[in-house]
Amino acid sequence: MGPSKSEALRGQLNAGGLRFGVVVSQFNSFITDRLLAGALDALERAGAAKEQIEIARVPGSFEIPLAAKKLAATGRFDSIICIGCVLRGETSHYDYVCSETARGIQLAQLDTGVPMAFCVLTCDTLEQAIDRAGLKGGNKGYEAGLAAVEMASLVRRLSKTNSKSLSAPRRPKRR
Ligand code: INI
Repeated sequence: MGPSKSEALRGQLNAGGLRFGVVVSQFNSFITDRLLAGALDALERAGAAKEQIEIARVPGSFEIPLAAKKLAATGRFDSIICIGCVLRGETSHYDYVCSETARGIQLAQLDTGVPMAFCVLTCDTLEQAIDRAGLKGGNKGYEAGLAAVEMASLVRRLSKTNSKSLSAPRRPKRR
């Protein structure tokens, strides 16, 4: 049997004392502005003040990973929210932008150790994007904001926990 829920290490949805970076793509800003509003709403509801949040704007989703990595490298942030919207066009451009953006964000968080919430919509139609930016599908920016708070809190806890208590249980001694 695995550990019970109460034993598991979890992040808290409390933004007290945490700092957040937000990278927002200006491409499809009709959508990304709404995702940004959702993310800021989540941070605020978790207790973050304006002074705890810095926003950087990039031209398109493809530029998000580098900006996110640069922000993380400043050491000022506990978590970074990456916001973009890629809409399928007639060519394979969409596939390159989607895959490189996702890969770049994942690499950036693994390289820096700063958690990065992935809020890049990858949609076939504008309607699908609108649904996920505050309509039927909720607001993915809000979800990303909560994930950013939870991961910032979890990573802090994991960094404080010494390696001994996280290592595999020791074998009982031979008698
Ligand atoms: N960037 C997006 O964020 N969304 C898109 O839908 C998109 N399309 O379709 O082209 C897009 N392209 C721009 C790209 O992200 C870069 O900004 C550009 O290639 C310059 O490097």
